[in-house]
Amino acid sequence: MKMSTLSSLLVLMSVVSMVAIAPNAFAMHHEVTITNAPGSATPGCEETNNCFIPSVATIEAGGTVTWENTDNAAHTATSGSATDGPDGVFDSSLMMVDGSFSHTFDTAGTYDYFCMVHPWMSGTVIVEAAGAADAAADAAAADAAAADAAAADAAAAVAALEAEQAAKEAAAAAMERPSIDAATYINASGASVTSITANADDDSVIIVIDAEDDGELSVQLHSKVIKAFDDGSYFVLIDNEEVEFEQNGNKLTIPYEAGNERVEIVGSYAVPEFGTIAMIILAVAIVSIIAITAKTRMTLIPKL
Ligand SMILES: [Cu+2]
Repeated sequence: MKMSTLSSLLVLMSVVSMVAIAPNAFAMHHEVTITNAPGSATPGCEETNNCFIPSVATIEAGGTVTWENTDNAAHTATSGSATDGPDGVFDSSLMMVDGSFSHTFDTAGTYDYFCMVHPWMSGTVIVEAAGAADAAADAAAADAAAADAAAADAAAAVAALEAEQAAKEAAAAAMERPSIDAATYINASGASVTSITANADDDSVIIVIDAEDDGELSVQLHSKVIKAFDDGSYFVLIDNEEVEFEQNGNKLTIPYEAGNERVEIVGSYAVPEFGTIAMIILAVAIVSIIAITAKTRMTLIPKL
């Protein structure tokens, strides 16, 4: 390719990029930043209506409000109210410390919002009709911002979906990996058993089954894994509902129905082992969903 062709291409490209960037410049005049009051994670700030600073923010239509979490706890800015719940206009989702969230308001009106974590935290955004002179520029800017925001939301949604998928896989892996101890000492037959784990937190043994038809699960418990209550009994939950079963010493016969998944046998004591680890993996997975979402939003939503 000739040098002259190259340079005219370069010029063309810079013109295109300037045109693309230009509308955003108009939006610079319509920007408000709201911060989370330090300590607002504890009730009290609502007494002076000071949980979000400022608690009432005013912008022109087409303007962008950015919430910056300068507090030392995670917060959300969610449109709606604590009494009526979110109304769907905007939602920052959980903003970690130093996280931020922006929303562009195209339509004049009064927008109430609150923090889903700390429902006493509430604020209001008042959007005034844009000045006539700025209207055209604002519309262009708003369009550009909306397109950017849509792109950012789509990217964030993809990242969140991916994180959720990863979490599900981690949780599934945790559920499917049978606890060596529990599976060694407890024998379950009569159903397709996916996993047997002891859960020290609830003093229970959890047996995950894959039940295509009704049937009876026969379980031989072992006192090394779970101990009965003082009167020698256990109780059994299937998918979190208590069910009738037959007991003969440590041998339980538990009827189940097609589609049942989670059989939980509760006693007075269960050894701490794999169940606890599964919970930790799940907790880490949930935390990483939030972290990735928050980070993606921060990175992808342009500061207008
Ligand atoms: Cu909060």
